Amino acid sequence: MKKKVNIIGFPMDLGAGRRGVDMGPSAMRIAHLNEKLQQLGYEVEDLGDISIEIMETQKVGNDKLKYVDEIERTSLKLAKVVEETLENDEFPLCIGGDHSMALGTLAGISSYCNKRGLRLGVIWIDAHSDMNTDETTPSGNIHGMSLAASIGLGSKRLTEIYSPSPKVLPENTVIIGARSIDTDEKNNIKKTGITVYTMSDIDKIGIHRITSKVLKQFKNNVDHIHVSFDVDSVEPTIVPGVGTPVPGGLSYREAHLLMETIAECGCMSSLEITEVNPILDNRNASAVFAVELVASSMGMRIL
Ligand SMILES: [Mn+2]
Repeated sequence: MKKKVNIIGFPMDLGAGRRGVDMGPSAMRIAHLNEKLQQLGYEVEDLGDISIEIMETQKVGNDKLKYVDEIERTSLKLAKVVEETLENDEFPLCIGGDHSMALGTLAGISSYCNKRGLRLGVIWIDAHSDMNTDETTPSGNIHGMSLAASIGLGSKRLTEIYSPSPKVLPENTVIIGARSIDTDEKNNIKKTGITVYTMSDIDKIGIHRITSKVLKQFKNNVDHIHVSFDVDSVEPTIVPGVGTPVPGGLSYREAHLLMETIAECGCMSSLEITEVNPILDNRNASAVFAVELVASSMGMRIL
């Protein structure tokens, strides 16, 4: 019996510098996310979107933590829905929205895991490392701080959302696909000791070997694997509709092989997909690609 999948939309763009990612959940639904998962044999329920105020009605507030009030308020709601989904033995599939979404997703997962003594591991697939804090950020955009905050670095406004900090231990956190990291972010990475597989590592070692290695390590050390996929990890010529495009990303097949390898392991317990930006997209191609990736990670096979 396959688990029931709950689709949870988080139309957030207050954490990003560029507008448009708030339309990501809609674009993925239009790209037949629900139907694709049903074809794979899942029972799917779309729980709709978490209600988020638009930028026009909000104040930036702290310019090192832009829009933190609304991000905090809505992350609490997301965390609660994610935790309830896991408590019901259902699979949370969170669709964004900018990557500040991970604050809420991981807060809910972490709360669920803590209550049951489960160890949490996070695979963060991203062109960036999202390891800034309010002290190191060049932009004040919270989507660049969500992993750091989840590990316990930075402002308490972000680290203490919904459940105690840290949400995940640095030794159980792996970034794959990084190629654009700010100078001060590098220090944060070194300080915490998280594992980072950069694009040059992927070029040299290969995505399949890296993913297999991470999953093997996690199988021995964690009980719940969460995958946080930022679509800007993929080469922007393939996925033009992303919040922050950086050249030199995962190829079409590397991205799918990564997700297929995760599916083969059968060990992913939650998934979020972020930063699809329809404003910058070409006839919804990026959302279609994002939905195909979700399908690959949940059992879609070529043969
Ligand atoms: Mn990101």
